[in-house]
Amino acid sequence: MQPSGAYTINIRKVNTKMQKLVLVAAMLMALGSGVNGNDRMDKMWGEHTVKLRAEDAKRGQLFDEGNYAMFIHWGLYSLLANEVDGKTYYGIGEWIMSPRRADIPPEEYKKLAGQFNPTNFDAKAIAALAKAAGMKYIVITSKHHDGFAMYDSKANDFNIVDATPYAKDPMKELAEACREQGLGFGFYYSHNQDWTYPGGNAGPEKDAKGNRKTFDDYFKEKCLPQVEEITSQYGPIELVWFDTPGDMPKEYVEQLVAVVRKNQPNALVSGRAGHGLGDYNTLGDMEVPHANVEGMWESVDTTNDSWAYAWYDEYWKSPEEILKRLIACVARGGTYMLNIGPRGDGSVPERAIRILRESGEWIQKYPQVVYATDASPWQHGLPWGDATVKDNRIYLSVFEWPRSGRLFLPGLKSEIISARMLKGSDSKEISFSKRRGWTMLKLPLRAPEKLISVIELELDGAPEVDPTFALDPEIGTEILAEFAEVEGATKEKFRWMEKFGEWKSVKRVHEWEEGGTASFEVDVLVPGEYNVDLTYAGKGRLVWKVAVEGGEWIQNEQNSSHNYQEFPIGWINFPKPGRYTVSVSSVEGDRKSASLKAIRFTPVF
Ligand code: H79
Repeated sequence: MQPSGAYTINIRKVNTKMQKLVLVAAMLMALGSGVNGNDRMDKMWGEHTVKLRAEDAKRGQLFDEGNYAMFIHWGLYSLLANEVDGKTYYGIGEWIMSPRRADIPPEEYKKLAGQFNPTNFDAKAIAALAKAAGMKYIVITSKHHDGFAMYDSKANDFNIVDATPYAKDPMKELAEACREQGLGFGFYYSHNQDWTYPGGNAGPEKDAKGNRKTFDDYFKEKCLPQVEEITSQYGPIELVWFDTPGDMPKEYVEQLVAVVRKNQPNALVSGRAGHGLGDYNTLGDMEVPHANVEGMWESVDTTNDSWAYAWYDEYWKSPEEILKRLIACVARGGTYMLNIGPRGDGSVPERAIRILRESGEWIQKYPQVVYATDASPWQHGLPWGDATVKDNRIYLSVFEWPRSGRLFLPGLKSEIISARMLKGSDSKEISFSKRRGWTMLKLPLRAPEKLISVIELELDGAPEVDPTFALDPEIGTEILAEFAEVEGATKEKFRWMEKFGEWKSVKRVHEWEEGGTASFEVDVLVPGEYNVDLTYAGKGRLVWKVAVEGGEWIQNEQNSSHNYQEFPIGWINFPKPGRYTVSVSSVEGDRKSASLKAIRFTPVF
C-alpha cells in the first residue's frame, strides 16, 4: 500500500547489499556551525548524577556487573533508512520525520505503517548475536519520538500489530529469545516527546477533530497506559530506558517511575527519566569519558554513526575500536551499551554482525577484563592501553604493543606477587623490575593476541596507585586538557553535532587571558628530548607557548582549523628524572578562538 495524498513518501528499497565504504566528508562538518547547546542538551537528556541506593544493589546487578549491553533502535523510521523522496538526510535516522529533517507531517508518517512488514526479523538470531557478542541484556525501542509502538499496544492503535501488515508482536519474541539465552531484556520508551500523538511534546497541538490537546491528555491517554503495558506484558524486564525528559514536570515522571516500581520491582529506570528520579546516570549520547566517573552510569554508543538504520551509513567501528571503547567505559567505572539499527525488513546489517561477533570472541576469552570489574586506579587511560581491577588483580589491556618488548607502568605502589601474560585461559609468567616508582614489564616481542593482549598483575592487596600522568619513555603520551589546572582561562565541556544528532564532545580550555595557563603535572622516568604536539581548534594562525616550570620554554606559530587537529610545537628538554609542571599558553593570534584539547609528549632521544 502506498501512502496517498498530496504528500507522498517514497521509501528506499531495503538495502541488503553492502554499500561502498563512504567516509563521508560531511563527517567533518563544521564545528563552528554545530549546536553549542551544552546546558540545553544536559537538560534535554536529563543528565545528572544519581547513585543507586544501597538497598537497590540487587536490582542493578546485571547492569553493574554485566557492563556491556545491546541497544536496538528499530521502528517505522528504519523503513525510510534516512532517505525520503530521493533525498538522503545524513545523521540519526530515527529523527527523519522531524521538521528539522524531512519534515513529514504526522498523518503522512503514520501511513508508513501500511508498508511495514519486517518478515526478516529474527528474534532468536538477535538474542544469539547479543550473547555471542558478550552482551548481558538487550534494550530495544518500544516507542521512539515518532510515537509508533513496536509492540502490541491496547492503549493506542498506532502500533505494529494493529497498523501494519506484519500484525505480530516482535517484542514478545525478543523477550522470549532473551530469556532462552539467559539475557536480560528492557525497553526504551520516549515518554516526553511524541511527534504523532496530540499533546505529546513536539507533537500535534490538536486532534483530528480540531480539539486542542495538552501534554496531560497525551500522558493520560497514551504514555502512562503504554508504560503500564511494556512493564506488564513481557515478563520480568531489566530496565526501562526513558529518554529526553526536556521540561516534563516532575509529577509525570514520578507516576511513570511508580508504574515501573509496581510492575517491575527489579527493573532499573534510566537517569533520563528526568528530575533525578532514575537509578543511574547516562552520559551524553556517544560519549566515552576520559576520567573516572563516580556512581552508577552508562555510555550509549553506536556501531556505525546513526542509531536507526541509514542506507549510506557504512562507517563502522572496528572490533578493536569497540573493545577499546568498552574497556574504557569499564575502566572509568561504567557500563557500555552499544547500538545496532536493524533494517526496515528486520534484518541486521552484516557488518554489524561481524563486528559484534569478532569483538565478542575476544570477550569470551577475557571475561575477567570486562565483567564485574572495578575502575582503573589510575583514573584515566594509559598511553598504551587501560586497566581494570578485580579484587587484588589488575588487568592491563594493551592496545598498543611496545616494539621494544618493555611495557612501562607508572605509579603502581602495591607489591606485585606475580605478573602473567595471558593467552586465553593459558598464561605465562613474565618478569618485571621497578625503578623510581615505575614498573617495567618484560613482554614477548610479538603480541599474543591480534586485537588486544592482556597482562594480569596479582598484588599483595587492593591496588594502590599514584595517578599522576607520566611520560612513557617509548611512545607518545597524550594528556587531555580536561586534566589541566587552569588559571586565566576557562575549562568547560563543549558538545557539538558532527552530523545531525551525532554528538562529539570535548573538555576544552579556551577564553585565554593574557598570561593564562593550562598546567599539567607529569612524571618523567627517562630524561631527554620530547616532541610536544598540541591538539586545538581555532581561527587563523595561532602562537602557543609551552613552558617547563623552572626550565626551558618553547614557542611556535601553527595554523589552526575549526575542528580539533594536532600540530607540532617543538622539542623540549627534561634534564633529569622526576616531577615537572608543564604549562601551555595562547600567546598570539585570534586568542578568542583558541581552544585547547590536548598535549602530547613523544620521546625523541
Ligand atoms: O534515541 C537516540 C536519539 O534519537 C535520542 N537519544 C538517543 C539514544 C535523542 N533524542 N534527542 N536527542 C537525542 C537529543 C537531540 C537533540 C537535537 Fe535538537 C535534535 C539536536 C538537534 C536536533 C532539539 C532540537 C535540540 C536541539 C534542536
